[in-house]
Amino acid sequence: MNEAWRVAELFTLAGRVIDVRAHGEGNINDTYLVTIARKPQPSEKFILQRINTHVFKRPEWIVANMRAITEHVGGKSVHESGASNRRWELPTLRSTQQGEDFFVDSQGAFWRAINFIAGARAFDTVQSQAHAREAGYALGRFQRLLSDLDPGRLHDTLVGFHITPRYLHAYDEAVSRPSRVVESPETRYCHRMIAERRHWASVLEDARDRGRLQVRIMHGDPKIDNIMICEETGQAVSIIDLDTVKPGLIQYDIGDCLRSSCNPLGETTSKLDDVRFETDLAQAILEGYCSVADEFLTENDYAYMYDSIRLLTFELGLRFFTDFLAGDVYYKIKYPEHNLERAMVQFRLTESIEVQEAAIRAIIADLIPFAAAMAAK
Ligand code: GN1
Ligand code: MG
Repeated sequence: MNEAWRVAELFTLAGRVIDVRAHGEGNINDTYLVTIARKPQPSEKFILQRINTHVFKRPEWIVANMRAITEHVGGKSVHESGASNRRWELPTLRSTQQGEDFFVDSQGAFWRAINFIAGARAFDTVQSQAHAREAGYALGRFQRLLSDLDPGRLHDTLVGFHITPRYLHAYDEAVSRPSRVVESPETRYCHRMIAERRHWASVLEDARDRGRLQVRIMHGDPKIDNIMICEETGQAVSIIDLDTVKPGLIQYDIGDCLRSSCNPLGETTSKLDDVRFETDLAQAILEGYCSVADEFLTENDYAYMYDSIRLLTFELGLRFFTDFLAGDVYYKIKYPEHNLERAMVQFRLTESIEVQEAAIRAIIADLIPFAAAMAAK
């Protein structure tokens, strides 16, 4: 924390740092909320992060991508077609006293700071249908803002991210290595879930290879706690955590947003039997999403929506379980079985999606005319 305080001062141009505290529930980076006193003006807050360089090997690419995004979006949101005058902003970088976008400390740790989205908060779990709709809206609005930026302009900050066959490969490797993990009904369940679905894990990559889906710019991590909701209006005002914004399939985003936002119990719960994918929430998210995304969605994007939802949920189960087998080297954990429990939640959610396939496909089918009707307005 002392180091965070010292670094916070380097990102402070005017005023004095009066508080630095751990912030949020991120599984990868270390995040701090910094408060600066600027008397007689009101105090100011910003977010300071130490980037996990085991995960992000080229952290300077993350800040370069953020710069490119900010420049592209610029004052655009006010002129965007169909954009109402509701509040909307994206996180932006804060510079050091030297005018740099990041700071590398004497230990080699990589730090960067971003503005704090005031008057808004994120939630760990979905609160209501209205909240779900706003989450979908935020994702659609974000993707639309970047839909005319050439994906080739952005770096690949995390090679292989969301390429499910690569996670299967990592799982096979973890299984082949000696592990401290003792077999149990829970681990057997996870292994079985993977064995029964592995033949289908390349569904999105195959579609991309066949030209049915295009590489565009994705957010990469549009889970519910990355959606900022205005405390006054209840509307989404931002989507944060831009570290994984890079070229990819927007299907990963759709799947990830739904697997996170349609699970009211959240990513960690011991009430496994109650884990359920709520189709009412799915409908609300997809309506919010399509109300802004319809202008760039193709017929194939709709055709692969169901697979995206099922696949990303399965993928998260696979990734959490692999990390459990590998000795918890990727995600931060709070107790020894945390990754196993997270994996079980995602696999239960996968099963819940599968048994409701017809209902989910019907919701998606209904959205195609819904999107067309919105566009005609
Ligand atoms: C990680 O650190 P955080 O919470 O922003 C992970 C996401 C997962 C998420 C699950 C780079 O995100 O892919 O969906 O945990 N990010 C990375 O909570 O692997
Ligand atoms: Mg993230």
